[in-house]
Amino acid sequence: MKRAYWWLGVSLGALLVATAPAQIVYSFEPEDLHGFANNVPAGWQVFRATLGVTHGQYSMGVSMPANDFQWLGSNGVRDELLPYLQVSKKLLLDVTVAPGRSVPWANMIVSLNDPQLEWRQTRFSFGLPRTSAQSATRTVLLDLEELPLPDPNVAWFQINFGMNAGAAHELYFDNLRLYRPACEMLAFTFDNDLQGFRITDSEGNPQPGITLSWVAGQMRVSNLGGFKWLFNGGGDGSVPNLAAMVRRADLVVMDVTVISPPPAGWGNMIVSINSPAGWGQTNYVAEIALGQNTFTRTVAVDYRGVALPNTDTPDYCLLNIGINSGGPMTIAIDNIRFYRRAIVGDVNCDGCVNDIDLLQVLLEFGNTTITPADVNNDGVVNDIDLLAILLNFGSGC
Ligand SMILES: [Ca+2]
Ligand SMILES: [Ca+2]
Ligand SMILES: [Ca+2]
Repeated sequence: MKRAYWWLGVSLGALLVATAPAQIVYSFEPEDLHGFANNVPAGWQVFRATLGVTHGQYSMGVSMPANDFQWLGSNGVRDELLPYLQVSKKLLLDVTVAPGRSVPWANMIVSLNDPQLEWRQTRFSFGLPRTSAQSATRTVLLDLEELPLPDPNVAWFQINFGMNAGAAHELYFDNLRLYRPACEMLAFTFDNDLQGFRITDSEGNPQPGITLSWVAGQMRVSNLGGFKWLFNGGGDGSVPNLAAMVRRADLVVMDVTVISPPPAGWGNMIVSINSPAGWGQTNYVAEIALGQNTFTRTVAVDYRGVALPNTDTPDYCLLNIGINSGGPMTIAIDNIRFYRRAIVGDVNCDGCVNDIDLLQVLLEFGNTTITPADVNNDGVVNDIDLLAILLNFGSGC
């Protein structure tokens, strides 16, 4: 009997290692940090940490020198990664800045690598958090849609992070997970007009060096260079529930097309939520342009920590977008949506834990594929998930 249990223990252990948590790709719990702790570049440190933990017990700390672009590579274990990207090629990653750190810029590009399609990397960079001013974790959206996936039976498969910062920086990464379109609340689609966005300020004074136009169902922005605001989004009343969405989300997400890249090769974005609670301007900076590349991708700006309306129906609630670029840049913005903050037990991500979520878990009972019905992320839908829903029943409703 003892022997049998020992074997059971071994096989269960193997299963737990092999079955990474559903929805969550990497939690940075193992000693080797999914391979990122191996082959660390000279002058860099990659270490298991307890700062910035947003899932499990540990995060991945990365200490990097100034202006030293380097790649960190994962372990290439196909089944830890490829099945997840087959569900979604958009990933979310929580990133926390070490206390006291502040750098002028920090960013990352991402590559996939395998023996079939070999090395391919994004033509754009993702802004990493730059400052600990609000002691904050920011969620970065990694849009990898433009990188093709290999055959499911490829021998190995790897994701790599190419990182750089304008000064010595220290960041903590955790909870690399699937982006879920079900969590989107659609706000601006620009079907007929600019939905209130304008380049004049509240006194009606135009900002020089920027034009804003409605072109084929999108908002087109031409900036001659430098920082400009697109004010007053939703000020025409076309998004009546804007405040309610803003209050239930952490990220504003939008599709951005670089039509004409800036000559200096960089362009970026912040947002501000303006309501009676104040001018809520983000300290997270999303990158838009990189080099002379043109592309469309999904950009997210984490606005946690800013002043938000304290009711769903304030006197006003406006979305303002700040654009900056090194010289003339033309972009198009479309489909601005808010990404709902997670509520434990909310399987369908509609903001409420109720019988619909319960039914989903029952329908998927025993399922071991990657599914949001696996509420506790242990790789199987079972009575533990059911219990989690019952314990949180009514939450958010
Ligand atoms: Ca973790
Ligand atoms: Ca629900
Ligand atoms: Ca489960």
